[in-house]
Amino acid sequence: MTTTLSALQDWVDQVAKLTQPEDIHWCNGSEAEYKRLINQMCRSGDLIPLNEDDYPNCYLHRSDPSDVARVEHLTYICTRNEADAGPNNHWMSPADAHRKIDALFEAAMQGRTMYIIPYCMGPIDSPYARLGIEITDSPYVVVNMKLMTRMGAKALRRIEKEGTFVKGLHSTGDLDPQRRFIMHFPEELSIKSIGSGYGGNALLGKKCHALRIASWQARTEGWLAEHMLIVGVENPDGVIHYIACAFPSACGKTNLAMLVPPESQQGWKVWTLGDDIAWLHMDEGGKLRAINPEAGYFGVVPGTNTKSNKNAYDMIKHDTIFTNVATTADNLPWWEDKKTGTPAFDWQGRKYDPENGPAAHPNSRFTVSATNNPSYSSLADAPAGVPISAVVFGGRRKELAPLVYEARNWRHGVLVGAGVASETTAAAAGAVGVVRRDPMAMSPFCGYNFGDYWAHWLSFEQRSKHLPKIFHVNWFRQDKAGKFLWPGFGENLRVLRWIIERCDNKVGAKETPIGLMPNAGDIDLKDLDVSEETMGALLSIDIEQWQQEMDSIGEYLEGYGDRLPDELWQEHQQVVDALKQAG
Ligand code: OXD
Ligand code: MN
Repeated sequence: MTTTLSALQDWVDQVAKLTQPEDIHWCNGSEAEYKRLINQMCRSGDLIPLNEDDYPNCYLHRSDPSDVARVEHLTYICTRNEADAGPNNHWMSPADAHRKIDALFEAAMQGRTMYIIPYCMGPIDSPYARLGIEITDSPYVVVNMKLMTRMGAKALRRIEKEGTFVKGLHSTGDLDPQRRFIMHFPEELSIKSIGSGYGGNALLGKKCHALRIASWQARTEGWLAEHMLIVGVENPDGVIHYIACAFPSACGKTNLAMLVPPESQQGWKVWTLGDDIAWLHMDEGGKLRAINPEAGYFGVVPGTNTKSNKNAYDMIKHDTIFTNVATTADNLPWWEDKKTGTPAFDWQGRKYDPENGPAAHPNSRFTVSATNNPSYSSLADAPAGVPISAVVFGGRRKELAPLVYEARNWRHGVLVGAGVASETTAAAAGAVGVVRRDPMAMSPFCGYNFGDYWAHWLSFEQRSKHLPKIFHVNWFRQDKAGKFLWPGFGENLRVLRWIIERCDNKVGAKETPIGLMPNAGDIDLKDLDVSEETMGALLSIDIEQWQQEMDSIGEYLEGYGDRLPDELWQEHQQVVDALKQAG
C-alpha cells in the first residue's frame, strides 16, 4: 500500500531520508496485520503473552522504567509568536524546535521498520472527524493505535480525498530522558515526538492530536476539543441524557464513563461514549453535539476491581494490551486493589518485594477497543454524535469544593471551569498529591494561550440559547481524619440524576455565593450509608476558605495579562462580592 497523495508521499520520503529505516510498512489496519505484529513482538520480547485461559489475547508490555508517564516539562507548543502558546505551555520557536528535534531524528530508525499509520479521529463518516498520519518506528505504537483509533485503509482513502491531515512523527529513539521531546507545531498541523514509548507521548492521535493540535484547530473552526468523558444516562422510562465531564488525569473519568448503577437505582442504565476526549460542535439548532474522537481506552489499571468498575474489570479480561502491571505465579496480570490473586513479579519483571514499592506501576495502563466495554454505546460510532445536556467539571479536592454545584449561567460556568484545581496524580511525571490549577482539566493539553481559550469558550454564548448547563463536582472530599465523605463509583449516579433533573427543570436549587446547590433531600440517599449530617458536610461551603480560593484563582488568572477576557474578571468579581456579602 502506498498513496496517491503526493504531499503525503513527499513527506514520507523526506522522513525516510532523515531517519534511514531499514524497511517501510504502510499499515492497512487489518486484523491480520495486528496479529502479525503481536506475534513479532512476542518473539522479540516486547510483549509477553498472559494466561491464555483466563486472559485470552492479552499481552504485557514492560516499558523502560524511566518512561512511564507523560513528560510535561519536555512537551512544547511551538508557535511563531510565544504569546500564542501562553503561560500555560512550554514554548520554543518552530525553527529552533525543528532544528533541535530533527538532529535527534537523524538516522534514528536505522535497523528498524518505519510504520506509516493513517488514522481517523472520530467516526469514519463523520463531518466532525479529523484525520492524521503517524509515522513511527514502534510496533507497540502501531498495535495501540489500532485499538485506540479508526486506523488503516479507510482513513487513508479519506485523507487522499480531503488532502488535509495532521502529520505526526515519532521514534522511540534511545529512550534517554535527556534526548526526549514532544513538540507540537499547531500552525503547521504537525507533531514530532522522540525518546518515549509511553501512550500520552507516543500514541500521537490521543493527547498530541486530539487535544493539543485539535484545540487549536477547534478555535479557528468554531468548535471545542476537550479533556472530557461522554456518558449517556438512561432513566427508567428509556430517556437518555448525554453528559460531558472534564476531570484531570486519573481522577476517575473511566470509572464514571462506565458506571454500574447500584441496586437501589433500579431501572437506570449508563452508556459509555468516551472516557477521555470529547469534540464538541454546535449543530444548526444551537445544541452542542459531542463525538469521541477515539475508538478505544488507554486507562489506569490500579484500583480496577469488580466493585469500583465492573465493566472495565470485565472489558480487560480479553483482547487487551497491559503496560507495566505485575503478574502472578500463573501469569495473570495483577495490580494494586485488584482484590484477587497475589503478585509474583513486579512491573519491572523483578521477583515481587514490597520493599521495591507497588507491584504494578501506579500509572500502569490497559489499552483496549471500546467495543470490548459491556456498556459501550453504539452511538459512539454515530457520525452526528450526541446532544450534550450538561458539562461537568471536577477535580480531586480533599476540602473546599462541595459534592456538586451548578454555575448560574454559561459565563459563570466558564469561570468555574477556569478555576478547576486538583491534586496531581501518577499520570504525569513529578510529585503526586500537590494541588495545582488545571483549568477545564486542560492544563497539560491546551495547544494555545488559555486567555484565548477562555475567550473562545465565552464566544459560544453569543452563538446559541441552547447551551448545556455547567456543573462542578468533587467526589474526593474528606473529613478531618482523612476519610472520604462520599462513597463514589456507582453511587455517583445519584449526583448525575440531580444534574439531569436540573437540566430538565424538574428540581429547584439553593442560591449560594459560588453557584446553585441542591436543596436538602434532593439528592436521593435511599439505601446509602451517608447520613444527613455527612451530606450537610459534603454540601457545605466555608466562606473564608472560598475567599482564599477566589484570591488564588484571581492571582492565577492575572498571569494571563491582557489575553484574559474581561467577562471572566467580571464573573470573578461577582463571586468575590457575593462571598463578601455572605461573610
Ligand atoms: C490520560 C491522561 O492518559 O490524562 O488520559 O494522562
Ligand atoms: Mn486523560
